[in-house]
Amino acid sequence: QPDVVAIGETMVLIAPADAESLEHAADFRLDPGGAEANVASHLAALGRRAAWAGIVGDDALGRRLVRQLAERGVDTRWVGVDPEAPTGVYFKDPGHGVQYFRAGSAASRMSPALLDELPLGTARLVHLSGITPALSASCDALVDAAFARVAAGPAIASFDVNHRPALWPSTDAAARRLRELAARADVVFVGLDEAAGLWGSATADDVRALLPEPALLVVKDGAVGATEFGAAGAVHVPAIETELVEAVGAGDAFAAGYLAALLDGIPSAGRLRAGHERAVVVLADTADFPRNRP
Ligand code: KDG
Repeated sequence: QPDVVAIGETMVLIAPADAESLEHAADFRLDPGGAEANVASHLAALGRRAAWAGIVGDDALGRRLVRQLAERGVDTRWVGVDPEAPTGVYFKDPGHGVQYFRAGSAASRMSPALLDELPLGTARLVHLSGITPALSASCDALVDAAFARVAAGPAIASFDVNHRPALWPSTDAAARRLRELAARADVVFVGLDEAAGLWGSATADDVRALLPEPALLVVKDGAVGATEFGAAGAVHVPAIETELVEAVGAGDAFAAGYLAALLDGIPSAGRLRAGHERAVVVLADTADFPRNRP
């Protein structure tokens, strides 16, 4: 049985093979892309038993991404197939952000029913993100139900705020809902710039003041470092200096490194360092999860 279950949408990510613009690149790669499956992939690469649960379309792209996740060692037994809607797609344009083709995707039709078969009672950790509630009303209900199920069992709930402005009707709506959901998690990850945009927080301490509920709150400040607020107080560990090719996905790598260490009982500074170490692997690559670099 998996120790970690990550739930959310995975799309096919189309990214220039080198750090060239979408407009001019000649060579592209197609890989799974989705915050929660990225976390599961990194956890599997770190030797943990991790499952990803979501829904894909009954199409080649869906089959492709499930196969690729399985090749990474992710347990895909609980992935559903919806024949009525397509697998979502997104493009990375290095230096210019991302472009989604995911409205009405199979994953946007996820609902609390997805949880019925999931081994949430035996998992040690369930990972969710703030992307899912923005996908549709049924996806929002899924996140609510997942938090309720986890709260009733032994697993801990981990939540990456992952504010994706393109998916929300307004910043106000995102700010309200993402704070509400984060307050229900045991472990929360949020970027300082993200918290500034959502809640006007200027410092990591401000974020903690706004979000006192989670037992562990990790505020990430990009190349500066990350601060954990928890039983040990505030613990800051500087980031590792590294080459930056393309940053999307690095937060997922950080979360996985941190969570793997947390499950091993490693104290605050060690788990923050494990997060930074894993993030470095992604910062130097255009993919969300680098090939050829387990
Ligand atoms: O964290 C990386 C994700 O943002 C990326 O994989 C795409 O899941 C994704 C999203 O919804 O933005």
